[in-house]
Order: sequence, then structure tokens, then C-alpha cells
Amino acid sequence: MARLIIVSNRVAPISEGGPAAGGLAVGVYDALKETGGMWFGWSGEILGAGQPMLTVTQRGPVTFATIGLTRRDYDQYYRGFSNATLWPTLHYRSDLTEYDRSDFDGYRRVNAWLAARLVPLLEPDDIVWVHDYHLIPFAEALRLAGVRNRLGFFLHTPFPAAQVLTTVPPHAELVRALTCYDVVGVQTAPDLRALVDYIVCEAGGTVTHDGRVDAFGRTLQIGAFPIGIYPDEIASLAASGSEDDVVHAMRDTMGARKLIISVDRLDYSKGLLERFRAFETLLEHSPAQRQQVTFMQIAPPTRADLHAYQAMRSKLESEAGRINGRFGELHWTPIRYIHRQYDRAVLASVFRAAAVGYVTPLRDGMNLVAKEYVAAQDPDDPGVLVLSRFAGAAQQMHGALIVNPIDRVGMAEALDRALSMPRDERRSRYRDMMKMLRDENVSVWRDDFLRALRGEAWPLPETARA
Ligand code: ADQ
Repeated sequence: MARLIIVSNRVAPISEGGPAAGGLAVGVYDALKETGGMWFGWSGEILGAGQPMLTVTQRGPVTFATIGLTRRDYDQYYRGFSNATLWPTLHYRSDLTEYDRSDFDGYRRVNAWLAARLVPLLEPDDIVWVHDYHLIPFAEALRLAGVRNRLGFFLHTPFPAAQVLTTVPPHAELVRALTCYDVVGVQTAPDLRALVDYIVCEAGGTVTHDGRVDAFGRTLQIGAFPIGIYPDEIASLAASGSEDDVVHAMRDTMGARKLIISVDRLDYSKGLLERFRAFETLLEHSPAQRQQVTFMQIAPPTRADLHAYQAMRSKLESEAGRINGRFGELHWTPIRYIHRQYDRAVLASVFRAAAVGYVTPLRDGMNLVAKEYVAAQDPDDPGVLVLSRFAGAAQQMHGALIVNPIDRVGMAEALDRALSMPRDERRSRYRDMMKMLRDENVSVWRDDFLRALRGEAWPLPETARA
């Protein structure tokens, strides 16, 4: 079988037991172990002069090749164009989009530089799977260097409407660069429709009903491939982690109160402020819930060197303080707001202990926390998922209470309904979602994408049809 080469901005840290993170890392690492291959990307380090650039380590059949970036590369490619221009645009936040042409030049330069480091490591039969918005021009650079291998790209974020994407000045260069791949995958049917719309209306290309694209003088395949998890693995982690001391201690402090849980990277796309305020509305409109419920938000900070993130963090801290000041009692703090990372087993057991999973991004490619929350539930007495319609996961998780995060009262009503939902209804919603999570797990996502990349037909899941 041909070797698989994974290229992503960061290479997930792998310990003896496998990747420390969930989702993508687990799914991709499994495939690499099966076929043998390489994971190539940035080491996460910023290099001083004279430090080695490329580090290669071997773990069984898998090679890890990581590369350091200079401060200038980091500022232009990662902090600048990827996270201050593309990320907000991809999440429909044109109001936060910053653009500097020299950052875009840096973005292309680093993509070309990384591609040039990969070329000598490639074998003719390798298939190359590139991940996410940091690396859109990667295939173009490989093609210019004469690489003829099969090249695939998967976008983990939403693909925005053409009207939004065109606010980024080099939008046409970006989409033209995408057409240098043989396969481009997005998460959901709405993302696929947005991509088709751009190709047809902006680029004057054509797309057949089964996703064959002709644009910019190239032919390629596009499709929706919703990423999943391994639900049974999360379920057993949740059951075993319940024995953990931290989880016991948390339960003790909760007493008989119900727990509403949210877990996200601290990011403006995740809708934390709207969520805090909707919880406040619940306390305001439903006095019976006061002191009976605690909302715990776990949100480790990311991209703290960008202004939009600093501003959001201080706003959130003051809102949590204000709401706690308004409703708190000597023996009850309504919102617990925590900034740390937790071990996957601890997180899964916290999910299991929570009556409500409160997952309300303003925009999200998929949102794996929604899936992990459901998978972690006790099948006999499961909690309820309250899910934003703007998360990709809402296309698949029909057993959730679907909300619009802008609608504060609607969200508060959904929380109230979730907190008082009868057990039979909770069980039936849980069973439906668990079946979908098993049927469309992370191996299905990966195998379908790789089948398309090898040029074979793949079955489109019901929920991913355009
Ligand atoms: P993210 O935006 O990072 O991913 P998400 O899909 O929710 O969002 O994945 C986050 C992962 O990190 C989950 O597995 C979660 O359990 C874990 N995590 C979050 N907070 C944690 C904490 N405090 N401690 C430990 N682990 C934590 C991007 C896209 C998403 C898309 C994924 C996968 O933005 O839309 O679903 O990629 O494609």
C-alpha cells in the first residue's frame, strides 16, 4: 500500500499511548500506523540563529518530521495571514479581519519553503494529505517543484459564503491554489455548497453533481467529509475517569446541583459571551433554577498575542464577574470559569457528570466537543446537548436542542427545557445521536477521504449531501 504523508501546521505530540489530543490526531495517527508514512509540519518552535531546522524522529512505521520557523515567518504566516486574516474570514467575522499584503507574501513564502523541505522526503507513490487553512498554497508549491503525487486537502473550518470570502483581497489566488489539489474536502453540505457557489459564480468554473470540478484550467474532486470521533473510546474513558480524584472532588463541590458544561479553546468564534449572557437570562427568567445549577466554562487561552483574543478575554472575565456578583450567594457561584487544559479522561468524566452540554459557537467547522459530550454520557441517564445551528455538528446531531446563539431568550429556554427533560426523551435522543456517531466515526471520515484521494468512489453519508 502507498505511504501516507500527512502535512499539518502543527504535528500532534505523540506519547507511548498515542496522541495526547483527540479527533484529528487519533484518526490520522491510526491511518499512518496502518500504511506507514510520515507526519510533516511546524514543530511549534521559533528558532534562534544556528538552530537545526528539520528534526526527524521515527516511531514504529511512522516518521515525524518537524520544522522550526523564524520569528518573521511566525509573524507573517501564522499570526498574521493565517490567524488575523483567514481565521476570522472563514468564521464570518469580516469585522475582525486584518489584512497586510506583506503577511500574505510571508504566508506564500513559508508554504513554498515548507513544500521545498518535503520534496526530498517524498517517494513517487506517496499520497499526500494536507490539513487546514494555514496550508492552502502548499500543493501549488509542490506542483511548481515538479511533484506529481496525488495531493489532497481538508479544510477543518467552515468554507464561507462567496460574499464573505471575497472580502479577503487575494481570494482568487487562494481558490486557484486550492485547485492544484486532486481532492478538496470540507466538513458539511453547506460548506460544499459555498465552495461550489464560489467556483461557479466567482471563478467561472463548472461542477458536476458528483463533485468533479473544472476551474482555472484544472480538474479536481470536491466533497463533504464530516469529521467524527471514536465514540466508544470516549465512553470508556468517561466511565474510567470518573474514578479520578479531581472528578470526585468536583462532584463533592457540586452536591445535588446540576452541571451545565462548556469546553472550548478561548476563541471569538465559539460564542462564549453570548453563552454567558443567555445563562444570565436563564437565572433571570427561571428563578427556580437559581442555586440549583452551576455553569462551568473550561476555556484554555489560545493566540494570546492577537488583540482580538486579548479583548475578548478581558470582556469575558468582567461578564463572568458581573453575573456572579449579581446572582451569587455565600454558598453558590453561578459561573465557574476555568482556563486550563485537562486530560482527555478527566474531560470525558466531567462531560458525563454534566446534565447539559452547552455548545453554542457562532461558527464552527464541526465542533468535536458536541460529539464527545454525547459519547461520554451514561446510556441509562444521559444528559442533553444544547447545540448551535452554526456548528457543522448540527447537520448530523438531530437529537440535540438546536439553538441560535444570537437569540438570548431562545437559548435560555433551551437550557431550561434541557434541565427538566424527562429521562425517556433524553435516552431516545442520546440513542439516535450515538448511532450516528458510530456510523460516521473518525475512521469513516478518514477512509472516505483517502478513497477519494486514491481516485476511488466513496459513499457520501446521508448528512453530507449537497
Ligand atoms: P477546534 O476549533 O480546536 O478544531 P473542536 O472541534 O471543538 O475545535 O476540537 C477541540 C478539541 O480539543 C476537542 O477534542 C476537545 O476535547 C479538546 N479540548 C478543548 N478544550 C480542552 C481543554 N480545556 N482541555 C483538553 N482538551 C480540550 C478545529 C475546527 C473545528 C473542527 C476541528 C476538527 O475549528 O470546527 O471540529 O478542527 O476538524
